Amino acid sequence: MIPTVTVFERSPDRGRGLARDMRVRWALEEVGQPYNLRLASFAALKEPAHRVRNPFGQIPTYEEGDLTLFESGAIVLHIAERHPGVLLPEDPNARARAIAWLFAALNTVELPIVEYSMATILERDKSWYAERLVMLEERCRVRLGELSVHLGNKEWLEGAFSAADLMMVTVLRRLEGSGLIEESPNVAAYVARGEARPAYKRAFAAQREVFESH
Ligand code: GTB
Repeated sequence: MIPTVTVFERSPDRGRGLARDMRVRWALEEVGQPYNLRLASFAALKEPAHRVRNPFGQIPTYEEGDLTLFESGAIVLHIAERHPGVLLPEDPNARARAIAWLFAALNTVELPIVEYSMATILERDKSWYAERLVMLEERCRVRLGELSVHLGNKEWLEGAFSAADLMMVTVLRRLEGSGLIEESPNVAAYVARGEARPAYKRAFAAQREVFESH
């Protein structure tokens, strides 16, 4: 059964692959699962028809037969679980650790990154912007430093590439252009390794194509 993913008809990231459908597309490409798209405007996301798919009126959503999911983390985990051994290790303990890192990406790392990123978009005109930015940058730096220590010389977070790396790389990419990633060369190399994967490139090209044709 071919799943359907709901994405922005015109993404505010201007085709840079920073919206959260990118992680779902990437996961589907990694497991070799073709998918259909439902393109939605901002207004359409707030319509009752879409709130049935996602009560918060957001993208991405995922439909597969009688299953409808929202939350990019839940969707990526679902895709990974449907393809044992591809995006999650088969060994139960290694699998549990990879899932812990998936949560870490979404909760411990994404949180300060989104706060920083939103401030740079929405708070630039505030009198306290410069002061707050220093604080938000520092929070990101702390997490990036800790991630850098864990990564050390490792290629991926826990053994082979997994859904945890896919999620972490998409989360870190949100800092693109800030200069913060480059402060930790092994983290920068890690992001570049993720972006070099053929499945990532296919997902990136597909989301870019939607933006360019709208
Ligand atoms: N926790 C949810 C998940 O992981 O699925 C969060 C989903 C979410 O934030 N979706 C956003 C959305 O639908 C798009 S990705 N927003 C519309 C709305 O709330 O009305 C967030 C995003 C948007 C834009 C950029 N950008 O321009 O760089 C990056 C990320």
